[in-house]
Amino acid sequence: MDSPMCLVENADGELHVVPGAIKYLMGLNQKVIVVAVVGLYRTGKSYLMNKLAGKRKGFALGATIQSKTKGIWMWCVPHPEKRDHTLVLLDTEGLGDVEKGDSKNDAWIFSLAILLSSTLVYNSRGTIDNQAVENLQYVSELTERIKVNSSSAASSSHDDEEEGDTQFVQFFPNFVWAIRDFTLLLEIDGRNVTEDEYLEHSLELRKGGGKKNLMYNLPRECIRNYFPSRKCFVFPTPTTPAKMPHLDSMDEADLCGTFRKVADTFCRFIFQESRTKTVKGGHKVTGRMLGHLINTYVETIAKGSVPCLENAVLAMAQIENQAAVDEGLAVYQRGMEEVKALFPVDMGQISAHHLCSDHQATQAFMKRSFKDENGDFLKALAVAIAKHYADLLIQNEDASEKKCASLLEKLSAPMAQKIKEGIYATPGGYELYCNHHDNMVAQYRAEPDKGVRAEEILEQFLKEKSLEKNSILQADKKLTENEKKIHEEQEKRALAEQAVKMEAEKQHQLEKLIQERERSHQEGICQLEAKMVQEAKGKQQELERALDSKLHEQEKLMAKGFTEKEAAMKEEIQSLREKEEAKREEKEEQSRNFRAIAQGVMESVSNGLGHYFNYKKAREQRKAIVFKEQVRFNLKSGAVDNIPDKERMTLKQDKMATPKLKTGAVGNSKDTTLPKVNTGTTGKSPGSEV
Ligand SMILES: Nc1nc2c(ncn2[C@@H]2O[C@H](COP(=O)(O)OP(=O)(O)OP(=O)(O)O)[C@@H](O)[C@H]2O)c(=O)[nH]1
Ligand SMILES: [Mg+2]
Repeated sequence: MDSPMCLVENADGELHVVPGAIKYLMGLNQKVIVVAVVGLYRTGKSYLMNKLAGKRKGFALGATIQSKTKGIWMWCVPHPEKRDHTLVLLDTEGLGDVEKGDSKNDAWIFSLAILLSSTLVYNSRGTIDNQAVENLQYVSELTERIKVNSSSAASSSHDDEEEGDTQFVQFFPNFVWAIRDFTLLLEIDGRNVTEDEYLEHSLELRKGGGKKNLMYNLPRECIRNYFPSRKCFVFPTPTTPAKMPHLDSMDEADLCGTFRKVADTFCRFIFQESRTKTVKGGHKVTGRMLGHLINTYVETIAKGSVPCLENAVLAMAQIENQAAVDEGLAVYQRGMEEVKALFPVDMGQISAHHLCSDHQATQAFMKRSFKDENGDFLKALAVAIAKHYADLLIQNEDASEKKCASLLEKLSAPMAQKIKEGIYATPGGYELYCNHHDNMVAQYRAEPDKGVRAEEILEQFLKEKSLEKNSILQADKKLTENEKKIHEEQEKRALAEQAVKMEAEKQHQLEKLIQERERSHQEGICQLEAKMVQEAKGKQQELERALDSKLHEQEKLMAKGFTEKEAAMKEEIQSLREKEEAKREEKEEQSRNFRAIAQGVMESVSNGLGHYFNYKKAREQRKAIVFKEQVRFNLKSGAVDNIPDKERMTLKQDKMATPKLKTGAVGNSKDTTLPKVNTGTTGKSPGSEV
């Protein structure tokens, strides 16, 4: 991004997002570190943000007393130290502008900065006096402007607020106080202090009750409670008052040396210490997710409601998880393109591609999805992949059938011609026919890449040809009745052997599918487990961080003798500890759960593949009908004598019971969407040409 763009417009006291900026974020797949600056108007916020961007110009400054930045502006730059992260700088409208005079609007801008950032820079001028702390009044109103859980968003009971209050610490950004134009010595009671000690000193609480002390303590307590991770930088003036309005056109070298030094330390601290933006549950946020978050929060505020962390995450998870399903499926489809172009292929080939693409698709899904706690979206992906795979299996089978049928048609054409010419209708014609026939079958077998139905189509073809063969056998005057009987028996054996080969082919395919299922099941479990471990780790870290900071804060209070505050703090710490324990138990529960989810995913795969098995079943049924039709035709024409007795019996019964069916019609199939099967050479009536 070459220059900043407006992210949230603030017109007539109403906030709305700028679609162009959201679109930009939606295209950003990198994780983000978000640094937002807030503070009184005209205090050098935009100038400081430009420093973080490493540019002299960028966020507009303006040299007059009138406030310059309106709404929230965004500048996305490559993170100078974390190459796989984008640094998102948010410059906000100055607070307390007398011309605007809308503190409610200010409070929303302040809340948005907190909700969106992983580091919040509070910028003020002069010293941290009481006024400076009071200017941070918005912190004391945060419980009214931010809800953590959806239950507390719906109700506003005191307990819920308390709960939210304690939880803020888990989700709030790190806090950095930047004091500008600091001219005093960092000394307290004659002792040199660090900037951080100065900040802590300014945030110290007053002992004793009374309204005055209560008011004094309130903002300080809020800052201490919500932002246990605090840091302070004191900046001297950057240049002389006369040059100040032209600061953004001054060379770095012309700025005051100490200012440059502090600015450098400040930037280094921000780059090194700012965390990746996370949302409730510890999920790391990408640019795209940040776009969703901003949309949800600003829409909620515009509707007059209070933004809720949990609801925003749930809404984002729905959108992101559906997108993860779509992305996973797209990865799978792309992965299968290569093998699709080679159809027909054997089962091993399509299966290997399927496993590999399935793995990549699940990986892509896992990378993008989050909070898919019941595995519903993972199941949706499994079904979508299984359906696509089922379609491909069918296409591959159809391609195999087409190739085999046309190969057989081509190879049998010379024999068909010879039948027409009556070459086999002579004494000794049967032997000649058998030689040509065996030769043709050998040529068929020698042809490579016939696909998964090579044996099945051959079996079908040989069954059809057996009628023709038998006619030639019966007509051959060179053979005795006894020899004819022996040949008939041989033919039956050959057909039975071919049926065994076809069954073996089908069995092999089925076994491959079962193996595949097993392998992808194992893989799925591994990927799901890894994802759940990672998500649980995120939640755990979130709690640990909160707990650490509270413990740290407790130590400080103890040191200052705030026993009653310490008691309250102890309760908070206890509540966080209980949560941590509960999370641990939840983790164990989850690991039990995930096997159930993985099982559910496997069932979804079976359902998705059901389409393929239905298709196969319907095809078998059609084949049986077509075959019976042919036999019936030959029975009528008197050309068939070698039909097994059992089959002949059923045919006779059928003849009386069922109406005649057309070849290729799906007479008894309920599924009218099934593709029409190419019956290849079966459309003709074998034997009739002899
Ligand atoms: N005295 C002083 N002036 C500064 C400093 N940094 C920037 N300025 C000048 O102060 C004026 C306002 O700076 P901005 O960065 O626009 O301040 P801002 O806080 O973003 O102002 P708004 O957007 O109106 O809230 C400009 O003329 C800057 O050159 C500083 O550290 N000290
Ligand atoms: Mg500004």
